[in-house]
Amino acid sequence: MFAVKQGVYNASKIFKSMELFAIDSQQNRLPYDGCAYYYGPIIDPRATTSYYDILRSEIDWRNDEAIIFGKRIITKRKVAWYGDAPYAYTYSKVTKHALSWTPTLEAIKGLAEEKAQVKFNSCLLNLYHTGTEGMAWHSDGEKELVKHGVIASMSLGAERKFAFKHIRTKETVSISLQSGSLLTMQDQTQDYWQHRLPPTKKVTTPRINLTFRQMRAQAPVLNT
Ligand SMILES: O=C(O)CCC(=O)C(=O)O
Repeated sequence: MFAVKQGVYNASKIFKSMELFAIDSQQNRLPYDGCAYYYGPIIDPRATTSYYDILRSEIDWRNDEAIIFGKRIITKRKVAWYGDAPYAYTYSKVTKHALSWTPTLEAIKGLAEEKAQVKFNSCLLNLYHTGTEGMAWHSDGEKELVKHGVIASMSLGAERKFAFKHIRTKETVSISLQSGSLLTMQDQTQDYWQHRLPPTKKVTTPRINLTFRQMRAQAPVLNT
């Protein structure tokens, strides 16, 4: 009887600490001027591998383009842009029009929405073939996005370091993004913090990142 009681006690203690861990893992990672919540892996490893394989083959991956100092740059990293409507999204001075959701993207979007408790209408995907491909410091404050809305970033594949830097104090915060994990950024984050995915020679395997976004309503795009 004692052993049973002891077992119940231990189980309730374990559940309590799991609860605390769940709350703790959703604490704001930014010390001020914004909110970033890291939930860790929210998709089990088998589903993560299967989502990765499907996205790798079914997404319309294209090399990203940017106009920097008037010069057109083509990245090794590939990107894709999907959404509820053919939303026009301009960043690095290049405009993309969203493609229609695939069933897999909608399933992953549902998981992000459940955790973040908001609806997303678009997703920018990035495919990094190895750790040598990354993304430079930037913020996602484009005028097409809902101001102070939520961006949900899901990672599939290689674990990569993700860093924030405050634009005034230069304080940095780093998070290691695990496969199947979710990170959300919201409120004033894009006003005060830049983020980047630093390149590294230590990672040799690929990673897919999906950033679910909230676009403002746009006038319909006319077919020309
Ligand atoms: O791959 C990542 O985690 C970063 C992606 C990113 O910064 C972006 O899409 O704006």
